[in-house]
Amino acid sequence: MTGRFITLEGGEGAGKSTQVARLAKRLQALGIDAVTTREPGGSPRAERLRELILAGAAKPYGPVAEAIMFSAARDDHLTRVIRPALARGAWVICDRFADSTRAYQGAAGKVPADVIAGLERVVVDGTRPDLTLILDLAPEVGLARATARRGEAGTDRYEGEALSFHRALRRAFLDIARREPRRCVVIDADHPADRIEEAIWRVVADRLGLAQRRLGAVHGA
Ligand code: T5A
Repeated sequence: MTGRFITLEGGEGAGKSTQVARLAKRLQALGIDAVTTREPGGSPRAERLRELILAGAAKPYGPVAEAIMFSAARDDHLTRVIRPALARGAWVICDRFADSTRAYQGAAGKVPADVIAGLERVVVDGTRPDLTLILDLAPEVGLARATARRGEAGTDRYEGEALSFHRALRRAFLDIARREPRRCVVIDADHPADRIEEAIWRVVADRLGLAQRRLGAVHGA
């Protein structure tokens, strides 16, 4: 028995966490065992690495070292949380995953693509997402949302980067979607949360066969 693996990606403040929670609630209402998790983090050891990375502790070592740290956190998260959940048939909904390493450390951080691909091959291996929803939003809007939520507490490691970095991120995510259209769907995130939730639900139902599942339930299958 294997579950489904859905990832949400995009720039800062695009609304990923909000939509991860809403999608899980809808799936659970259908009786699906839906597990929500996030990266970096998601397992106790990976959460410890998250604290270090987002506090900027890895920044002096450079983007290659940061990519390795994100990958180390991902390795533990996959082993302890994601693969066991998928193996028992759960649906895993993850707030960021390997596309964030491709975009942040790869495209925007200038780590060579073959290094990123090598890390992904070793760590992610066969556990690729069935569906990736890329929440697309102008970085100015996303950063304003993230700042408003955070208040006066300051920015984390990546929120403080220049606007050019965040524009490069947006292009990188759209490029990933263009290259892998079977896995990725771009969602326009410049709308109220309810409307984005509906758009995501339509994509999930269509791509992952939820309409058939509901039909099966009606016919007692
Ligand atoms: N990173 C991560 C890497 O560099 N490499 C990697 O491999 C990985 C995995 C993670 C950081 O690490 C980097 C990327 C990140 O910089 P994080 O705190 O998890 O740090 O950062 P984000 O994932 O960007 O989390 P945010 O919380 O900032 O953004 P979300 O989850 O996209 O947005 P969300 O849902 O929390 O919403 C932000 C605010 O906007 C409001 C919410 O209520 C909230 O206040 N909001 C809306 N407002 C208006 N309209 C809507 N539709 C809204 N939806 C939400």
